[in-house]
Amino acid sequence: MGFRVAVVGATGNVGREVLNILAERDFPASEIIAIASRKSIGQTAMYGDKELKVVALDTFDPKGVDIALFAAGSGVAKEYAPKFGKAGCVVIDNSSHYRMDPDVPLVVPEVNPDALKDFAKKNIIANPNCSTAQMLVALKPLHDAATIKRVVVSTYQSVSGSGNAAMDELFTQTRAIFVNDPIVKEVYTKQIAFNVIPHIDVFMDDGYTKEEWKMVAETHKMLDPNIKLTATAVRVPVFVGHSEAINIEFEKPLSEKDARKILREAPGCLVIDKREDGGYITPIECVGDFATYISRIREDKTVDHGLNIWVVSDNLRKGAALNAVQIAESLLNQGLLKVS
Ligand code: 11C
Repeated sequence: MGFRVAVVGATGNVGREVLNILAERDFPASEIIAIASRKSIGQTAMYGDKELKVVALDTFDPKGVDIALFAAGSGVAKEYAPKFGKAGCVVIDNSSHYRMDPDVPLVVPEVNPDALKDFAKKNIIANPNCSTAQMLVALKPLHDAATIKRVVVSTYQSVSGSGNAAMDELFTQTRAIFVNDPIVKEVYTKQIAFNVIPHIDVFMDDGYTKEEWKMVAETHKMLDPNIKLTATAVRVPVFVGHSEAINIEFEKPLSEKDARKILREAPGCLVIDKREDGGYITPIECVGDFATYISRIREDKTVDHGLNIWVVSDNLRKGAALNAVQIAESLLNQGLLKVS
């Protein structure tokens, strides 16, 4: 007994992590189907030590599939998620396409698992943007304790957030600098090797980028619409792992000591904060992990009730694949999905 599970976009960065995590967490699946676009046919995808043949999305019949984890971008989600949903399959979509749809729950299981009860309106559940997911895992327990008024966040986002081609671009540019080859820019507008770029996703009319807007809008949908949040999203030459420097202002007092205790006990959080050389986490140390790491917890003495924290997580895991699998697990744990 188990669920028939489809992974759409199985050959991409996130799709591969979804398969890894389903296997690592022993998700109760009777069958796993690896699905991708026609150009990936002939490829295989690993699920634990099993090699799965990739099948084509455009001819796949979703009838009888219980859960589909989509990791294939907005265009694919727009066209295929409703078809899967109408066939009775619950879609957990990693793209931004459905996140703001009022009939689609947007969920981080540590933050708003109760929102999942409304999934049946469209049979679609949205996974948030990676930089929002890890931020909210850290903010939720602090908000419950002292009510967050305002957040100022700066991100340091790895190139894997832009996909395989961006990882190749960082590698190729880094090599080119050492061997004196010309720098080729295809994914990013500026050189990413040995540089930082204050631009993620498209520019909006007010001068913010869509990545920055997502952090605001998704926080309002999942945590609290009253939180004032402003973001600066920056791409850095790191392969995997997003980091965030977060300044938080609260309504009520919250001591540094209490904040540390709350974060230590909060689901999904792991505090590494030794206040000594190397006593904090960096992205390279979080790769392949499930946790959202928190370091550099300290009082912001410029406001009445303020805190600064440093938050790091594997963006392909908590920011994408892990959160999607946790949503599926939460559906089962809440009894919202039963084997058909
Ligand atoms: C990045 N956060 O690091 C983006 C990737 O809305 O799901 C994920 C984009 C999204 O570039």
